[in-house]
Amino acid sequence: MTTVAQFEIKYCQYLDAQGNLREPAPALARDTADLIKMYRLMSLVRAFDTKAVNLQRTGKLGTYASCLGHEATHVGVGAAMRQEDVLAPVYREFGTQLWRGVKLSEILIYWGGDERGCDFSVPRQDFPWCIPIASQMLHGAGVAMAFKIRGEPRCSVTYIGDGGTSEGAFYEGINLAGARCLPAVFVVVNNRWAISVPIESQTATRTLAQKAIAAGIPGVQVDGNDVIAVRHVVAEALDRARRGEGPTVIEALTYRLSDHTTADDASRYRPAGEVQEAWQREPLLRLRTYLRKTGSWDDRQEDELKSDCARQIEAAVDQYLSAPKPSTDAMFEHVFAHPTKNLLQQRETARRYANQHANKHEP
Ligand SMILES: Cc1ncc(C[n+]2csc(CCOP(=O)(O)OP(=O)(O)O)c2C)c(N)n1
Ligand SMILES: [Mg+2]
Repeated sequence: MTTVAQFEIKYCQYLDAQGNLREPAPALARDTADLIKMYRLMSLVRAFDTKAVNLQRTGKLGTYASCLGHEATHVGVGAAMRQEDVLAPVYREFGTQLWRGVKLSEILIYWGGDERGCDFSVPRQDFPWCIPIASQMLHGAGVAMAFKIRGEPRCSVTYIGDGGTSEGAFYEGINLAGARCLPAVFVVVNNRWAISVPIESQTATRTLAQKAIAAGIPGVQVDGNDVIAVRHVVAEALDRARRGEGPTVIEALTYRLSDHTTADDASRYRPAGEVQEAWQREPLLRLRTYLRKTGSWDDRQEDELKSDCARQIEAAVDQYLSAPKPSTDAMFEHVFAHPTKNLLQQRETARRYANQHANKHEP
């Protein structure tokens, strides 16, 4: 027997859990203004997430998918992308979306059950949230194919969870991207859980990044709680894609510190010790520690940031709560250019119920 092929998976981390910067770090690690910009957004996302869960608990928001613990991955990806690139998210990548211009109020409007929240004022060509697991892989690969055919120097960035990598669409997406050498980056957010399924039961692979090898494309692991490493690795993959050298799969190692969604109670299946241990590695603390150690951040700035986040969130909540309700017709719009017979029938039924409901409330 002879060895016909060998592969390896590299792992990247610059900022460790104690807030120490490993050398040699990329130039972006020394750009304090940029680090602070990312820290500010990570803090906003954290505060927003808490508020969104509270709104759901008090009956003012529908089921919501928290992003607690994912802030560095999400903000790092956003910061590495160009505005003209296209994002295909799953359902909790708010940090990337906010970096790209999606509004806090749009996020609330969607998770409050109103599809108009997906009609982002900016960025117009990003995809809406994708609830059917892994189907966004095909959108991401398809968009990258369109960019290639048109000769546009743009890339698609597609998110997927650890659980999502067990789906057929994951392999179909990376296979097409590899075969056609597409300008696509796939970010696998390995937060160790797919609802109640731990990563150990999900797959026998040592890393999720190595799944890329089957598609003939590079796979790399990154510390998903280190915003510097995430931004660096994603930026390198995007540069590569823009140079025409094809796609990359990036596995970001992080942890879902929250329940799966507000409809879940993770304490029923997840050991408390594991969660406590994961809090020691969480992404905001290490960046704040680093900024403080280097004299770039102090208590006054932290207090001001907290007040600023609270103000922005309060304004977004006001906007969300005062938004006029959509008509029942709205959910049937933008599905097909020409609605199907079934949809038209359902629209009629919905109109009937809406009228009955409206009449009940008449004085
Ligand atoms: C095709 C499909 N199957 C099942 C579900 C139900 N479901 C919703 S989230 C989820 C787990 C996803 O886990 P993962 O991909 O790790 O993403 P995470 O929620 O951890 O970010 C499942 C099975 C779904 N939405 N779509
Ligand atoms: Mg997961």
